[in-house]
Amino acid sequence: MLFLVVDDLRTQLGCYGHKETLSPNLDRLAGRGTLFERAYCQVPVCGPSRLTVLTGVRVSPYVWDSKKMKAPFVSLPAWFKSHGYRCVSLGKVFHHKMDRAGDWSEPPWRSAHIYGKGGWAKYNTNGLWQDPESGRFINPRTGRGPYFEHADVPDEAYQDGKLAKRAVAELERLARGGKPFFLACGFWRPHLPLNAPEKYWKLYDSKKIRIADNRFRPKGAPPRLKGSREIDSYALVKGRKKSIPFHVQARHAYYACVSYVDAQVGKVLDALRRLGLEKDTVVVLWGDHGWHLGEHNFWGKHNTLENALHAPLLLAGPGVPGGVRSKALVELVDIYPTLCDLAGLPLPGHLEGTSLVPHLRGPGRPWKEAVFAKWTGGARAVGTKRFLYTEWIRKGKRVAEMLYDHELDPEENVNVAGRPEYAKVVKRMRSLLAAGWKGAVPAKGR
Ligand SMILES: [Ca+2]
Repeated sequence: MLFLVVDDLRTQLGCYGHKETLSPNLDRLAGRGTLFERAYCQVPVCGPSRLTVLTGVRVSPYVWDSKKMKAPFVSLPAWFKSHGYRCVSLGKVFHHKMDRAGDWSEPPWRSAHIYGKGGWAKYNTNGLWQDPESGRFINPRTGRGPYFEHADVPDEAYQDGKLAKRAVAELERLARGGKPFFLACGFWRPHLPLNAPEKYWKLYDSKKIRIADNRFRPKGAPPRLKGSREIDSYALVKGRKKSIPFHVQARHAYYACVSYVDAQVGKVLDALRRLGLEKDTVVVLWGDHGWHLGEHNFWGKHNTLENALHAPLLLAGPGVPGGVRSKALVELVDIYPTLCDLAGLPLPGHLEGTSLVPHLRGPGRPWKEAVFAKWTGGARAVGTKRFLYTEWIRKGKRVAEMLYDHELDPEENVNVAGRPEYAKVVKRMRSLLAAGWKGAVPAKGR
């Protein structure tokens, strides 16, 4: 098992139709496997989204640490470990320090520990920023540097280059070991800050970057719908977020990070092939949630719009059809049972996702009717093939709602929840939410 997670990667990839972004290695992986066009996270933020995938349980948006989970579970690596796999964790897999070290076969490896408080010097101890110029622009509130940079340094100067190098060495070691392995690699970009080597920045021409054309709030959206403020904790952001130069620059930086990560993933995939492991290794690559690139003048994740919930999901290897694009509604919580199924392991009883293997074998069969997500402030979302609906529940009462019709309004520019012609749809979406995920799973049987 090669388990690749890319932090804050939305479906901004060539293989998802975004040809303006260069991602040849992920495109190649998609070409030899199955690409899920409609995969959704269960919580649009790193910690709980990862916890959902790694435990198979739909956790609350407030739970970042598995020690705070009440229901019993066995984590994905612990399950594979108990079935004879050598389980190795590199980079950001669980959320940083909230790892479950004992669930792996050996201590997790990190190229850096971050988020030290105490100003720029402390924050940049691990060389998150490589350009000396960046040290001139510090956000006084947080001690963090600019939201992006493109230093003329080799890939290994930044964390993901270090990670790729380590991952290749691990693969060589695991190949020699001759035992089944579960190697997890957590790439950190395109999470903020959007720092990548100069050569990836140079792949793009600022003049040709197309920015979002819907740089306004969705019409009729409740005030409870908010954009992320995470980017505000970096420098070179204040007062600029709505400006056209910022839209161009932030996209440029995000695209450069995507191409940087793509190249690092490529090194790992090349090693897999070189070592003769490709035909026996299932590869899964996923992003932990979506990201707004200036749509609605939002930057980042942290809400229940399509751009924050929609995530990339690629599967390849034994048991996975090649060159397939699936339009089925799937959820990241499905990854755990799918990997078990592909490996021929039994499924632990606590799982709240559905193995995708029956769908891979019989793509014509009916699949999930809906996908589910939660966010803070009492937001609960449900998406179907055509609609995405959110309700906010406070003290047991529905206090706001929004509905987007993706057939007529794929950019989500108009909230139609209050319109009489959508009354029936709203009623249906409410009842899907009331029934919950158990009401939307496909019928059993293969
Ligand atoms: Ca993330």
